[in-house]
Amino acid sequence: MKTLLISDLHLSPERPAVTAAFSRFLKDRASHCEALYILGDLFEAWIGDDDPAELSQSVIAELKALSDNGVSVYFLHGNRDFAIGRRFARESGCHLLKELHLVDFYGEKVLLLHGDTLCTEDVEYQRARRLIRNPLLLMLAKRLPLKTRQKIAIKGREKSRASTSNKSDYIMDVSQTTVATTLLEQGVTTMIHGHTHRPGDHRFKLETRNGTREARRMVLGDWGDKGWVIEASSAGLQLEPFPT
Ligand SMILES: [Mn+2]
Repeated sequence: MKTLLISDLHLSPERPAVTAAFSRFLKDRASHCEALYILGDLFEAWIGDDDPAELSQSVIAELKALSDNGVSVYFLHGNRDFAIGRRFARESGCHLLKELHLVDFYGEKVLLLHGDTLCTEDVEYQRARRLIRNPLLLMLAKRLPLKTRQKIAIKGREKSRASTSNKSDYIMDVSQTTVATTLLEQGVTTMIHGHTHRPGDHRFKLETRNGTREARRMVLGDWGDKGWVIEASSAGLQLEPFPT
């Protein structure tokens, strides 16, 4: 048996080739697996589960077909699609996960997360994240008319582009201290995340109370000309790119 993990597809109407690659991935690959984990930023933006946009609706239908076929589909929020809610889950057949999710992959304990909470050097982003994820604010935002939410989403994307283009690589990547603290708090030595668009398989030493242990941080890549997937099986965890 196999489980697949993906993240950061950033699906949007402007990049139909990525959407097509995702459809093929679901049919040709995910359908033969036990489970699929989507670790956030599946969509470039999500303005609400009531959005009738063609892209959202077709992805919901494809995920539903997959889960109806017996594949368990799990979704963990990214910073782009954190507004995905219960209606999406119901219609797509996805199980929504909390922002830190511990899972047992064929005997190996792994922590799953989107990855933005590890980028603690980016103080400005962490502040904005706390504000935007405020439950009260989110509830109020969900009540705004669809048109208003569409406008806010466009503005937000422009702002994010302008802000990230000014930040150094160091600030935009994970903080190794936060990585270590998170692993220790969760009592595991392996984590998988996305978000940074820096795919990689990092091995390092983790100082625990009972001595030094081997740790591993696997990073999924964003989808474009290439897609990225991690395959979990009894043979272990494997990160691989594939042409889209
Ligand atoms: Mn992200």
